[in-house]
Amino acid sequence: MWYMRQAGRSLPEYRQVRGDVPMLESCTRPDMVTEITMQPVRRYDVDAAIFFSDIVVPLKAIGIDLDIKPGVGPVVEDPIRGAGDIKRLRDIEPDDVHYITEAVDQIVGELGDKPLVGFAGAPFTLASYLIEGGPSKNHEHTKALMYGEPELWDELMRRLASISLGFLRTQIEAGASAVQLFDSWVGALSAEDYRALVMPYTSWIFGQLSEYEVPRIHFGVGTGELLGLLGESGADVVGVDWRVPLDKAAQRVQPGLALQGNLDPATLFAPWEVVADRTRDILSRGRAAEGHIFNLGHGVLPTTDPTMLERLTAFVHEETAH
Ligand code: 1CP
Repeated sequence: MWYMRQAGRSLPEYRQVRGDVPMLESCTRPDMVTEITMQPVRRYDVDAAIFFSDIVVPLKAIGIDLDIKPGVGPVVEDPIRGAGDIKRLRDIEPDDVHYITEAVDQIVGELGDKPLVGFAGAPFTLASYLIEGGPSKNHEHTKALMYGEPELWDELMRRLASISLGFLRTQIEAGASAVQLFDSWVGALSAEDYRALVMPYTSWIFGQLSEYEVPRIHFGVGTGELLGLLGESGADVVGVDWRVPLDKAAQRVQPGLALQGNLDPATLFAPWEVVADRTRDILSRGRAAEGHIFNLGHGVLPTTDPTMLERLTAFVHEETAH
């Protein structure tokens, strides 16, 4: 078990270490990245660490002018809309992200036997930030390009897939022992569009990663209708948000795949008895899958009480000890 977004946001010790350092700058300081990655491992005793970084870090590293604005999220100065813009998306060179290699190396040393989960944003979710220029509810510019300019879309997705892969390779080669590909916003698509316009690129990434012996987790939000395809794209583990019970999700993915999830992060604001009941239910339904990594259905919300997560971690460990 581990929690998406366990490393940042909700811990007071995180806010203290970050101080006034801007988010993207903090991701380039190996000592800070190591400390923030380790904080939830110490505090909650979760079974894995998630690397402290962000899905837009590799884009910044190749020179895209973007920032993470507090309270907003990633904002891109000149959104990508045409063929000329796409040329700005070059591959990552090792020199662009030497601080990632350094940080992963330090963290793996501190973690000992505990795994470090590396991650990257998947091409669709990255494309959405680049095309919309920031967080988007409807992804209208993204869909306009995807439906209206298929050749441009193909070129954009190829380049982003290559960048995602480069970012994952860097983390694996430095010692990460599992990876998660976040396609957070892909639930905005129908299964048909996902299969034709997104899946080929994520499949390519997972295929390229098969040379490494690391489990590959694939996660998106609102993906109930896409779970089978997310599994078919080559992941070993499919992340499920809180909308689909795990026993149902197990029927939607092919045999042999494990599931990850799926407590609604908002449940942590309800009384403990509710959290305990729902967690017990999730653990029991999770037994229908070939493997189950307990997690939330999406990231820890910033105002979550850390003592709830401490209690939840201990509870899951107790319930699964036998
Ligand atoms: O546990 C961790 O915090 C690990 C590091 C991590 C990860 C895995 C961060 C730090 N970001 C991410 C991934 C990420 N970033 C995703 C995929 C995961 C998801 O769906 O939750 C996405 C969509 C982003 C983009 C992003 N970055 C947003 C918009 C989405 C959202 O959650 O609202 C925002 C607000 C950020 C900023 C950010 N990234 C990470 C942190 C700790 C923060 C908050 C900034 C801060 O503390 O100043």
